Formats: sequence, structure tokens, C-alpha cells
Amino acid sequence: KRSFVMAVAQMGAVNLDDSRASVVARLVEMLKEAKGRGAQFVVFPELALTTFFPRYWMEEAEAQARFFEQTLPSAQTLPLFDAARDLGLGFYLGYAELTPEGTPYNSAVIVRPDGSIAGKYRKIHLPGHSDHKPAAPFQHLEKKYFEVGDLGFGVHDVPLGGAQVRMGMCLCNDRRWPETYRVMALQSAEVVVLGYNTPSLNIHWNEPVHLRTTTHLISLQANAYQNGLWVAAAAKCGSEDGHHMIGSSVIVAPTGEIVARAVSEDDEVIAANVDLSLGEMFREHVFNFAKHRRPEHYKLITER
Ligand code: CDT
Repeated sequence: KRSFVMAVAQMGAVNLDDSRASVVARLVEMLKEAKGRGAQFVVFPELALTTFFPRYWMEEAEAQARFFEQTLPSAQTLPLFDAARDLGLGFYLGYAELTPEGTPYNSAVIVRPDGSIAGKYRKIHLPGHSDHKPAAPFQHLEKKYFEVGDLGFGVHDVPLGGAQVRMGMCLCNDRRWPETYRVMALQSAEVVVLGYNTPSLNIHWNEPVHLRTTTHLISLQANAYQNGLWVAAAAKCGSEDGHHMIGSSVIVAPTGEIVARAVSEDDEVIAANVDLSLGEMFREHVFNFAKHRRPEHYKLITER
């Protein structure tokens, strides 16, 4: 049977003054817990190494100096990569990437259990704005600090539990868009992993707070089912220097059902057995793309 144990390592707040070393130590601690629970792969959040800095207005150069990684692993993140390889765990990690050419991206990597990088993703759906909104309680400046990702939605082979798993990834706001998952499902993705930082308050309109969790879950559950995929999503949550973000990290089966869900807004590991044959059932029958899709009627999706 093709299966493996997936863990999601939700993170509580990372405050502005927290050092990279202290954050990496928290990640290593959760790797060990995941290993103790039999996991072979661990999903960490978006921008896992720092506070969710797009909430603050500053010069791009200052943001890049304080919050971005120029190499991965770097000296400060090496303990995480070493620990994962020693434990034989693969992982997904979101981080702010500054390329050698100086281009900033909101990025993620999938690392195989042997420590090699299976693939990189650069966030495509960047929410928020690029102008300063002094009247807002906080900013959402992803359009100021990051360029739109240039790598597409790739799918990578990751050896886990004796199986080669077809794994895709995305970041936060991408999870709300059906195209994200469909493009990966068309490349035979079986599992999609992602991290998120979702502020509980919407600065653009007076959205009831509970909807932030409802729309998060509905996006993951519907897209898991409609693409015959497992989805594993890791929050960074709780109150970062007074700015609250939702938790509810989950592992969702291709049935659309939640099989594990975090209950806290702190560092918390959840885990589930991922039976890949469950997705095969959906992709062979109701969502057999080759038999039932009608792309000739979907042209508007790429034209507009
Ligand atoms: N990090 C991220 O993409 N957060 C967004 C907030 C949307 S409101 C500007 C999200 O979709 O959760």
C-alpha cells in the first residue's frame, strides 16, 4: 500500500525581536516531535523564519536586510536542514527569498529526507497592496516586498515511506484559487502542501472574524475533493506583537474531510496517515480528467 505519515508543524507567534536562532530551535523541536509520531514529512508555515513582516511599512532595503534569506540553507537555518536529514524527514518550509540578482520572492522549498532540495516555489497570488495605508490598523504589503513568482505550480517526486509521492506546493493566498490545485492535479499531484499567515482582521472591509477560518477550511476541503488530492496546511498564528492570525492548521483527505486539525494557536504538531490510494479512487472515477474534463469549454479561464 502506498502511504506515509504526514505531519503539519503549526507555529505560534514569531515576534519582531525573536532571533532566527530561536525560531530555528522551535522548528527543530517540532521535527523531533513529528519523528516521534512516526512522520516522514513535515509541513512548516509561510515565512516561517520571521514575523509576518508585510504588516509593517519600511524601505525595501531594510526589509530585505532583516527578513530575507540569500541562500538556503544559510548558516542560521543549517541546524534545521541537518536535523531533518539526521532524522530522515522531508519537509516544506516557507521563507523570504532574495535571489543573487536581488529579486525578492515569497518562496517555499520541498526538501527530501536525504536533505536534497526537490523543488522550489515562488508565490504567484500576492495579496494586499503596495501603497502605504496609514489609516489601516496594519499593512498587507506583499505587493511591495515581493515580485510575482516565476516558477509556475510545479510538482515534484519525493520518496516517502517506500513510495515516490507526487507533491506540489503553494503559499497562503494561493490556496483560495481553484486554478492553483487544478494545474498541479493535471501534473498528477497526489499531495499539496502549503503554509499560511492569515490575519484575523481584514483591513479592506469589515469581514466577520469567523469567516476567516470558514473560508480557509472551505478552500482546502473543496479543492482537495475536486482534485483527488491530500492537502496539508500549516499556519503561523496567534498574536504577533498584538496582530492576531488564525490557526486551524489541517490535513485534508481527498474526500474533502479534515483528518487532523490543530486546536491551539501555538507551536503544535498534528499528524495523519496519508493513504495515496484514496486519491486514486477519485481520480479514476468522478474526477477522471482524461475521460470527463471539457477544456474546450474552459478557454475563458486563460484568456481573462
Ligand atoms: N499571507 C497571505 O497570503 N494572507 C492572505 C491574507 C489575505 S487579506 C490581504 C490570505 O489569503 O490568507
